[in-house]
Amino acid sequence: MALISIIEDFHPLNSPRLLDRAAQLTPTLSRRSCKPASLCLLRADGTEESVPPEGLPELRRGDSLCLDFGEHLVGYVTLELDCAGSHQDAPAFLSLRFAETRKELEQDPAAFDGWLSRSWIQEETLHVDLLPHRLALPRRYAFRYLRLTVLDTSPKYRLVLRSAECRAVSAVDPEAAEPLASGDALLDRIHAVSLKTLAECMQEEFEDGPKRDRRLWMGDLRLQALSNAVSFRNFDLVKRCLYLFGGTRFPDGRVAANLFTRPVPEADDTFLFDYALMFPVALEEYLRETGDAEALADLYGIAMEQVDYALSELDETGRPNAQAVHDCFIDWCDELDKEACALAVLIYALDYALALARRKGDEARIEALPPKAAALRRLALDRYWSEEAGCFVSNGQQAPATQVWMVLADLGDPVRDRRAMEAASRMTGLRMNTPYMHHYYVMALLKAGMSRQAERHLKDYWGSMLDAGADTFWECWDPTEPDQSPYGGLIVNSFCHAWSCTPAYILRRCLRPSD
Ligand code: RAM
Repeated sequence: MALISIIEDFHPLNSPRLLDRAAQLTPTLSRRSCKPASLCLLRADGTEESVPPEGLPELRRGDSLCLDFGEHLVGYVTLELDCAGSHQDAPAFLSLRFAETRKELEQDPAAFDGWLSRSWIQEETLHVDLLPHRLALPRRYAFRYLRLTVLDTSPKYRLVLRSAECRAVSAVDPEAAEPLASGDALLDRIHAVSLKTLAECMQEEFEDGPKRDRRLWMGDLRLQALSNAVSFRNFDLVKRCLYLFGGTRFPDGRVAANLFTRPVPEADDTFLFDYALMFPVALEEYLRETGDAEALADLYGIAMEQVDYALSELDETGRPNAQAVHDCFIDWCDELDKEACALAVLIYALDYALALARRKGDEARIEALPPKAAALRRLALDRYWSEEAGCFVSNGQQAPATQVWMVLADLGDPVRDRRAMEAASRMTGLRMNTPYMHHYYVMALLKAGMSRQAERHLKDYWGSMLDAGADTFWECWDPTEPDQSPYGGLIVNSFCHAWSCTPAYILRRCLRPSD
């Protein structure tokens, strides 16, 4: 299902003061120069040869050169192009494809027929009239592989690539974080790849994915901030992003699901019920790390507005209304009945709201929130727990996501939580499709006291991405269906995606390896 909202006449509610503060916190990006680690030549006749680093193969019509930079990069590419043979009597006509993974590179752009814009495919075709030429590409790419294909030269000359360079950018140095050194090679690797993923997504904002959407999303930000807190500890960037979300909102004060920062900050006209509730959650977590009084003063009211809005979306029996359920993301899973999840996320967020109220000394809320939360917990239990099924059921549907969120909502019985999570682990339908959902699955296992299973799941799920060749973690992944895409084509999936970076947090803060 397309997650697109289009409000033509959308005028966000902007707070210039908050946006100015966000602007002051814009990081200076660090830059490093990276060269390809290996090159492979694919001739027009289908023959393949690897090229020594100092080799300068001459390319004719139909030949391709595949550059492997050896690691995922986000940055700006410059190619030194030259010619060999007789005079260049016709322009060189080239195509360039950037890809984060080999599998992405193997996809045919022409075959993409999904609902997301094909402009996300990182491809260029261009003419070079005069060689030699220093081709400094203006766009930023997220990639490990670059394939240069010669669409044509002429019978008189061949194209030569003299050198290629990427100026890689990030708000942090990926090497700066301490290795896990757990003694378990797989966990160490998962931790390292999580942090590489996070570092690549830390640009002028926390981006969801540097290939796509290259944008600040609230649900992603909350998870990035958790892993950032145990690694790079760049709290200014977290603060900047919270101020951006506070600084440009829906006209009625709701925090948008995501926002654009260029040319000027502007809330996207997409609202997600569960993502807006992550604003108070992320704010409280930020304050736990920093105790930042300015942020509390500036953003407290906005955080409470999100809670008030969500509460106003419950009907008179306390059930999330159809709009709230419709506006819930939870996971890329169209068939999922999200009603129980919507209520559970709200209950979960109420605990953070209460912590914020205590910080602020907001007596009215300190008094009002606990009975509200208790009433919703009773209601959740009455409505969604089925003793007969031994799990939570949302409108007749038993789904892992429902168990996860109900357990995280902390309804107060560890034995029941465990039953729910054991049931979740046996469910075969309504599979969880994103590392976003799998993060919460691991957290729910931990909440239910199942740390061995949590560690196992972390190793199996994120480890299976490594087995499939990941050097940064992906946006969508189901090992049983490796080619799935919520967008109608793997080629536009993001293979370095913020919400998959949480093993770093889980390993450092929640799970002691081999507990
Ligand atoms: C996608 C992005 C983003 C996510 C939303 C819900 O467009 O991948 O990370 O937060 O969906």
